[in-house]
Amino acid sequence: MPLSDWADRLLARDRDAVAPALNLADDARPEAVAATRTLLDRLESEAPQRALRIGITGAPGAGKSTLIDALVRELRANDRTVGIIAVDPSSQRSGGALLGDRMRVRSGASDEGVFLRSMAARSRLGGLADATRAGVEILAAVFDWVLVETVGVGQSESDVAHLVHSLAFVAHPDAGDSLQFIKAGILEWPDLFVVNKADLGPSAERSAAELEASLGLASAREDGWTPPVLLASARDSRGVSEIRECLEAHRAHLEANDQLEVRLRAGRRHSLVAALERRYGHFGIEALGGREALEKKIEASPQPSASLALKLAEAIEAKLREG
Ligand SMILES: Nc1nc2c(ncn2[C@@H]2O[C@H](COP(=O)(O)OP(=O)(O)O)[C@@H](O)[C@H]2O)c(=O)[nH]1
Ligand SMILES: [Mg+2]
Repeated sequence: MPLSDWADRLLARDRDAVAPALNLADDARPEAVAATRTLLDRLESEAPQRALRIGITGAPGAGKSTLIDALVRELRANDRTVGIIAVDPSSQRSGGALLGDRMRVRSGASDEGVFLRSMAARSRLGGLADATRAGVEILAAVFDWVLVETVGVGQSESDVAHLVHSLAFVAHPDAGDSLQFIKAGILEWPDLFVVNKADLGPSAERSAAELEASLGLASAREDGWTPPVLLASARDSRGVSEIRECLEAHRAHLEANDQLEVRLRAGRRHSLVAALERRYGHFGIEALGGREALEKKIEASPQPSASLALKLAEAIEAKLREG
């Protein structure tokens, strides 16, 4: 099937086009890379950006996958379709089947309203960030909500924050965690904190109170949003509708402040610069006049991100050849 048909089918929200499109985006051969670029350009300029994009991050074992499973059932009960990308290093061992199996069992394999793609965090480094972004753009064309599960280890919070509208941080109910959050510089990114495993007893409430206190010490956010701290038990599906409501409230907050598109565009800009920096290093960015000038250039360009990325890469290579 010609590529333009896949794009048309995604734009018509055809679920059957999602898997082949994701495979295309995963294909490193030059013709597939070029085709993916065309596809992503079309989605960026033609798809209505209606999907709510949510990042779910937190330490391994915090309960992110379990929470996503519960959230998917909550969203399906509210007639929302959901696409999920799980970037999970542990799925390397389990073959990426962990969350998938659980969801197939509980949400039903025949549910057309749910789509899951696991990406093992293979040694692709930068490639993973690009593949995740492509996956999010593809899922966002078709589904109402897009959930991205990533393991949080400091830096990855800012990476995933640039992919989504809202970032939720899932925390263990251990006292003392919040000090680690502060050390890792994590607190500034999430729009919502969930202290999970509240069924384990009072330690969850203590953690939530501590977390709230640490957040109270942080300076007020420029965007005027105060990230709530919610208690939940993903295992018992407790607190899950509150999480959905909070994410919807955050979307409404972004919309009311005209930040929905702005945040998406800023995220694309950030990812584009980050990709160029990974590939060409600091030299490459300087060759185009430095980060600030480059960001301005990207902001002013009418070209969609994927083809703009190619154009900028070519400009850097030309400069480097000139010496
Ligand atoms: N008691 C309890 N256990 C939970 C809860 N949520 C997840 N778990 C368990 O915690 C472990 C890690 O969960 P998982 O969702 O895989 O964590 P992830 O690594 O953050 O994706 C599993 O054994 C889950 O069954 C919860 O709300 N309560
Ligand atoms: Mg997981």
